[in-house]
Amino acid sequence: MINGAQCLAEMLAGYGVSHVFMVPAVLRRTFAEMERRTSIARIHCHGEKAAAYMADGYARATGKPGVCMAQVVGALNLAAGLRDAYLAHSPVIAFTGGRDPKTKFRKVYQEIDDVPAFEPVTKWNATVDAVERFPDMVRQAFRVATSGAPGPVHLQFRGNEGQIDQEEGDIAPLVEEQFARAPAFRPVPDPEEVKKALYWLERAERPVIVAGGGARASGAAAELVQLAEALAIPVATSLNGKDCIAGAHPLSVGVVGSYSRESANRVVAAADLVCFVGSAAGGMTTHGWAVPKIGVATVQIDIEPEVLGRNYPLKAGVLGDAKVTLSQMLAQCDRKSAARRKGWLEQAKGICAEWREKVRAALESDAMPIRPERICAELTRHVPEDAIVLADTGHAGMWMGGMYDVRTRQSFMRSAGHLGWAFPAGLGAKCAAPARPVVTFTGDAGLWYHIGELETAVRWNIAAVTVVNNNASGNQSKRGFDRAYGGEQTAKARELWTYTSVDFARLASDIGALGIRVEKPRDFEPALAQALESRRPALIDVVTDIEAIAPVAVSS
Ligand SMILES: Cc1ncc(C[n+]2csc(CCOP(=O)(O)OP(=O)(O)O)c2C)c(N)n1
Repeated sequence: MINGAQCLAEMLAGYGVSHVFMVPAVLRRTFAEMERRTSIARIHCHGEKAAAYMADGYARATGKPGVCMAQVVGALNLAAGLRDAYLAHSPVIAFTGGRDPKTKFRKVYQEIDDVPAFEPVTKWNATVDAVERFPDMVRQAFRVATSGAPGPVHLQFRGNEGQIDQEEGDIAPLVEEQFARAPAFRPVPDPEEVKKALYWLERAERPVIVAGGGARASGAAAELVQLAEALAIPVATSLNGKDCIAGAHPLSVGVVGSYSRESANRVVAAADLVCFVGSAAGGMTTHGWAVPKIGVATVQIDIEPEVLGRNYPLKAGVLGDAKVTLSQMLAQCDRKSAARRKGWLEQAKGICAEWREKVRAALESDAMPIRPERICAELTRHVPEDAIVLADTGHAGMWMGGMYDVRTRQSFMRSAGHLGWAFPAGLGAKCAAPARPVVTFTGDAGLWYHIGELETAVRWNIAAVTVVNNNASGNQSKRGFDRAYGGEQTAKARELWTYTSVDFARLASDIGALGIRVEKPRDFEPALAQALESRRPALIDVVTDIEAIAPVAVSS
């Protein structure tokens, strides 16, 4: 006989969980058992949403499920934080305290029925009502989170703080190592569909590959690049798949879609065949299904059957793991067909060169306040080869998606839409991969969301580097309000998107982190070097131009 807490602590350790992220008080006994029986770090945060984002960053950095927790009153804050993980297919496991049948419906303090709120943000949403169910429910949580297209799961433990963990039962903390990391399975594709996909790719004169988050989750970057090289096919990526090909690779045309690089949209718009690999071909990646236009021939490779053909009619739909499928295609492909695409490769290269020429002045700009493009160029040059790079959404996603060149061994992770995700996600990524440098790019509006977690980073010495594009505003909104006001905004209109000017470096220093304020472009490089060398949580506050607006996506 052991109690639920002993079982849960041992199972988490057995699955290789190194950190859990939470706001107390939940599963208190389990935390005591973690201390006694395991070396799991219990990262106690300032907010449940940030805890979920940290778990998400941890998961996306390694493929290992990230674990976050909240007591009953914090459950919906945690659910809100699972929304980005759900959109990005990130394996996050959320534990919450929940209702007890002995008292439910009696107006228990702080209690509502939280379970329905987890439905839209999880792959699996369940309750643990008897201690005997700890082992199978926890195993199922890991199984669902890491199988197929990964995603979040939620377990609600009986008792507002999950006090069921104190009860004893005849239970064994068995784990299934296969589900300790995504992808748990690598389904092999139907050989006929592989042949069909190759048939269309080899005959196309202007094909392009669009690699998405599924290719990244599968670890398929090497096979993807090799196939593109073998067949002479340019590669665009979604924002989520950006680290599938180095920005400097001759076949890389950039991130396609709404938060994108113009060259990628132009190449995909000119293609006669688009091959989506691990991409749902959703609205962000296709700029609202304008790039490519519906009707262009498409091939799709995905681990989820329901994704195949959902957004574009397919010439071939291959159901399987991206890495396995691409390596089979590589083994079978007709390399001679590459000759057919010489002219197309020249055209794609020309489009990329035109784009570089167009943005060169901004990337090299010495202007003060600093241009965000210059920050991206500095990061391209100076972020270490093995770093994990994160970008928040909005302008941060546009600047980094479009202007930053990822390197072969770097990981790139981005918010799937929620402002404020990147800073805590960067802390989670650093916990998951302490030996790798972590550099997060966020706007000041993005930083404000979870700024309290600076203290968490200091307390746990989570040595991530956060770069703040500080324009004292959410200036991505400027264009929208210009439109809303019929051209020129009134001075009062600026109340809707501007903030007080704050020195975040000073604030970070006061909390105990390394804070560096950068006002001149040439000071950025030494600031980044100092931050990376400090081995402390570091914040680089870059004073940028409030008038700098990211270019909008093109459709042709
Ligand atoms: C949760 C959430 N709320 C609102 C938004 C809408 N939104 C997108 S970008 C943005 C402003 C971004 O400001 P900042 O991070 O400072 O970057 P800047 O635009 O100034 O470069 C807002 C409010 C969002 N993406 N997510």
